[in-house]
Amino acid sequence: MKFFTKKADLPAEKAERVPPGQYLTEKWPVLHYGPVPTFNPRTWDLRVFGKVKNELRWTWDEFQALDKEMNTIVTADMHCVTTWSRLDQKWEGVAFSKIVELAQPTEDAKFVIAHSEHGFTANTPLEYCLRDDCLIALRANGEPLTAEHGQPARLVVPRLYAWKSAKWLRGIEFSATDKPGFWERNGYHNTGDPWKEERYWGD
Ligand SMILES: Nc1nc2c(c(=O)[nH]1)N[C@H]1C(S)=C(S)[C@@H](COP(=O)(O)O)O[C@H]1N2
Ligand SMILES: [Mo]
Repeated sequence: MKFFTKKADLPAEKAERVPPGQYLTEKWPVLHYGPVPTFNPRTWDLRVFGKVKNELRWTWDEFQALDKEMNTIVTADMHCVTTWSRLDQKWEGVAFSKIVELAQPTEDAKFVIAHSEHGFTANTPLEYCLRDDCLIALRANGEPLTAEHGQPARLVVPRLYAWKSAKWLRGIEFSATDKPGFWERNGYHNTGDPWKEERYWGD
């Protein structure tokens, strides 16, 4: 079986879901900068802070309880700026709207800054995180996230290139000002909409 299929070789109903300049892949590549962090359930926490009425912090046990309560399921396509796309990725976890409901961002919150292990950050305009396909995922395709795909939790923002979907998530910051993250400071587009081919700064 071929790993990559060109848009031109796909049936129409699949081709129309593949953004310009992307290929379809059946396998799930691993892509990130730096080493894979080790998950320690005793010290892991997830914090929500910045322009919010309620700052939040969950331990691993607490976040698992929230996950059980919510059990948000999203099926979404995944587009990496290096030109691979995967269709119908199944994510499960906590809807981003639940974070918003609990934290209550203030009027001036306009950006979401994801904070991950080893100081990695990714900035996203709040509007993309308010869509109902955005979540903090703990499982992918029925299985807990593997170490290399973001164990135990990652942000998933399906409507933007996958570099916004920060693996090994430890914090969500609501911000009034934009704060370009790791990939954005290293040449990738600040917003990253695959349907507009916003790949690099200047696109
Ligand atoms: N913490 C962290 N998350 C990250 C990255 C990274 O370097 N560090 N890379 C991003 C990029 S460029 C992509 S394409 C996706 C890939 O996710 P995957 O490895 O699960 O396919 O993760 C994103 N999340
Ligand atoms: Mo990427």
